[in-house]
Amino acid sequence: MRRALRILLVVAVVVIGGIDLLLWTDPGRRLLVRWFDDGYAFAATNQPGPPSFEGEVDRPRIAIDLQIIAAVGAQPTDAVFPTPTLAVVARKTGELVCVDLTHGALTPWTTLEVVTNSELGLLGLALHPDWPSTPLLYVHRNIAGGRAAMSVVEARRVASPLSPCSGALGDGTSLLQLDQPYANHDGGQIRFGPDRMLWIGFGDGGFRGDPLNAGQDPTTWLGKILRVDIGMPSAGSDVTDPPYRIPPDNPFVADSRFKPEIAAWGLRNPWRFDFLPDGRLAIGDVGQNLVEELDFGRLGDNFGWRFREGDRCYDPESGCPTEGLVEPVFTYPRSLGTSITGGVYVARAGPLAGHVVFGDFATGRLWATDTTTHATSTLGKFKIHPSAFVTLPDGDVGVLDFTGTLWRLSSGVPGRP
Ligand SMILES: [Ca+2]
Repeated sequence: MRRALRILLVVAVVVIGGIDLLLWTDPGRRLLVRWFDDGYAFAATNQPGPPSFEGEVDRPRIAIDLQIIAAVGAQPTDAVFPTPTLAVVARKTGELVCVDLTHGALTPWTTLEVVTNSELGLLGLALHPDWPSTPLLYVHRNIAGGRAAMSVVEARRVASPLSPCSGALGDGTSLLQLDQPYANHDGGQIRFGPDRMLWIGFGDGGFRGDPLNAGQDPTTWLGKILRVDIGMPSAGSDVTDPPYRIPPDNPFVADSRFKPEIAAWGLRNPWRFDFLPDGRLAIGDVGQNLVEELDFGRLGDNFGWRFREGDRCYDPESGCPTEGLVEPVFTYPRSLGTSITGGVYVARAGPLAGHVVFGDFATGRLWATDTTTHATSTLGKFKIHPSAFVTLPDGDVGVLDFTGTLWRLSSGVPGRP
């Protein structure tokens, strides 16, 4: 009997030790992410349906509907607009395709090398601010290497800028690279601001609960939004020398504790951000267990992760610091969604003017937050999985649906598309 007990004890120690090894060591955590997080697959829904307001009947509403622009292929993550009638759409799986916005016709362009497990892949695109006279396409993608993968932001020359898919895409030159400790929470957005600087979003590097405490670590780019000056590459080269400079007005240039590229910090996974006319950023920061959040803030702001998840303490569970941390302008609980996709600012006249339009990737709920009053209206829940919001060349909001559709979000104003 005592022998049986001893064997049981040894088995228990081995099992518990094994679980601990998985949870508390970096290779174990990487394995867990690889085993249980195999990316995202959704059935195509080309009928978004009428909006449902279930669960939010008391919230103010703005009437919109979704009109199809084009079927763009599975897993779109971002789009840029080289001309007023043409989109280049990126897919998580590495493909770049051209989409005619007038007729919806699709032209394949090229496929970039990426790793795609979990949240990795081709995640962001941007055009040089002087496009098309400076015909450089900026790409944020994940490649093999590093601990789980490498994030690469690079510049690639477009041979035929007014008709990209009829010409070559250059091999490109790396602007910067970041080692990803785990396959999830990779960020991915790149966007030029009205200040002509390139802003780059990185998540906390993943697993869960930010085991590296990256959000509050000023010495890593993980859990941050960066801001760099890519200058004016000459006609013959993709990048300047050095590839980027630190803008002298970056918030931490005089603080040696910080990486000088850092523009905003305390973020878990800033899956999409945009710029407001008053200079603030609007960031969708994906939550951990309980809350998704929309943040408005300025250069240098600390958005709280992992002290705070949304509007509550995360670590420590109670009595977490709040001083100097910027609170969200809008949060929503698990009953309404599980993964925020940050949105775009609407400048065009209509009921959405002056709002940031955003949504939840998993449930297809859409909202609009007034950037002056911070009041949030619901646009309803649709049968879509919004992976990105984009400003269309005519100023309307475009919604990339991960099942494979680019939608136009129509404001419902008579005489408007
Ligand atoms: Ca926060």
